[in-house]
Amino acid sequence: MNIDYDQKIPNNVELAGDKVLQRALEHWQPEFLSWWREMGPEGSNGFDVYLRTATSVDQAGWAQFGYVKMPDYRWGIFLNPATPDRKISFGAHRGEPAWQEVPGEYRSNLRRIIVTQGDTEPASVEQQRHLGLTCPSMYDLRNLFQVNVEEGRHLWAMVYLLHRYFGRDGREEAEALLGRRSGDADNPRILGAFNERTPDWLSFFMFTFFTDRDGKFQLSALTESAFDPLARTTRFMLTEEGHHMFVGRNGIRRIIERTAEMMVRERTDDPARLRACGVIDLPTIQRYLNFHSSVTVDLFGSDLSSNAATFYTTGLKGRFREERIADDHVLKEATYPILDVSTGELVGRDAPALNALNERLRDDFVADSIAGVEAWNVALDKRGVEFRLVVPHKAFNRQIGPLAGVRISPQGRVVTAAGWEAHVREWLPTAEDRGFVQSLMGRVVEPGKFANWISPPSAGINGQPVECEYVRFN
Ligand code: BYC
Ligand code: FE
Ligand code: FE
Repeated sequence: MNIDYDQKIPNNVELAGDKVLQRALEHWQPEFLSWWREMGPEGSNGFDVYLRTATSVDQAGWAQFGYVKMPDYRWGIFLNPATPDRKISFGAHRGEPAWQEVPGEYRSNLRRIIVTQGDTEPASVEQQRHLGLTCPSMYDLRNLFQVNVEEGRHLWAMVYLLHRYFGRDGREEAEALLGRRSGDADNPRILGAFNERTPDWLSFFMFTFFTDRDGKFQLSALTESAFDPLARTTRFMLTEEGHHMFVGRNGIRRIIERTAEMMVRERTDDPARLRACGVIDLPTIQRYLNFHSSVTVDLFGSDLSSNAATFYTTGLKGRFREERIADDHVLKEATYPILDVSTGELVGRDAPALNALNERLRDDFVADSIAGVEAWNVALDKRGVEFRLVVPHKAFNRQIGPLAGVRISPQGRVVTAAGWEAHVREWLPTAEDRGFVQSLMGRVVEPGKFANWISPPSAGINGQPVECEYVRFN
């Protein structure tokens, strides 16, 4: 089989001149395509979709818009340009030159980080694969496909690293990335949130708002890595992550705008009446928010983690915006506040900062989420609606870390089992909520038309009109 590399796989890693890498990818590419056919967006085969394809990392090349026939998207491999003489900025190797190859002693930890990152990408495509059947508009359908192909490209980014730098075990891991399945009882995806279902578009928008934001923070921490190829590839992935979060931020904003419009028109905040009008009441939106926020907060791992300490000290994974932090970047003596529950209530206590790095990244994430949710509240306020959406306390509904053993309200109060049972229907989506949201999910694909429960966006994609025919079904 012959692949025209620079044509089919746009890249800036000199693929054409690397025979070993070519052979590995030649084997992997057909497996990727058969995975995509089996687990990629359902019913998309043969559609012409108005997509952005990355063809280089410079300003002009990176955003090429045009119709692409699914699944002929050109998944490419891109590293941000190298910083000449880049130095390691944290940990025991601070000040030494960044690594262009993997040091033997860090090989297994680095591989594990890359595999964990890589595993989330196809997982999200699997989670979202049925959504095209119930899209609220052609515009949204196009955005879904854009997110899906880019998550596919993120998988390519990690597989490139595995193939190029990890030899035979790298190739085995790359194959295993196509073998696990989101939600599968026997061979699930690695991290919890990536085995949850994304059954409707409210879930999809919450997922891209919260869970793709975990992507932003984890990838940012990896852009600091001493392993330069990982730093450069994640830097480029972050540009795509921005669009995924945009889809979530605007998707939810459009839903609440529509709900607010109906609340004002009908002069009611009664969920039953609003549901009868075919829009999603704000308390239901808050419960979905609580769910997605809490499963995503778990993705940061345990509040105290010796893995995290090792990753940092050995230079594999830094902090969010490491270089802007004014400290010694070694953290041997430093402390960081974490939550303790041993006394029956949540109290802060200082822990060794090195072990608390997961918690620190989680706190950065939570602050960013709160700022994003505030923008939704501005939209509510502008329409004269008093209801405010809030990000739940980071200890709410935890499954990972010591907080998993305690029941905590969205406000951060420790509650009894009975207290939890009495309120959980106000805090997390009920079967009835999910059923109602599902009942709204019809397919709207006429250009310029939108489902009743969501407002049109204020602008189209890449300067195109909102009513552009973003997907041609043929
Ligand atoms: N679910 O010491 P701990 C994205 C495991 S999102 C299940 O605290 P550590 C994207 C953990 O693996 C970004 N298991 O863990 C978004 C460990 O297992 P082992 C994804 C969990 O290593 C949307 C054990 O518990 N990238 O890109 O400090 C769409 C002990 O825990 C979970 C990354 O995550 C969980 N939630 O931290 C598409 C970056 N949490 O080894 C894409 C790479 C922990 O004892 N990953 N465990 O069997 C990492 O840096 C780390 O693996 C983690 C965990 C931060 C995730
Ligand atoms: Fe991704
Ligand atoms: Fe993403």
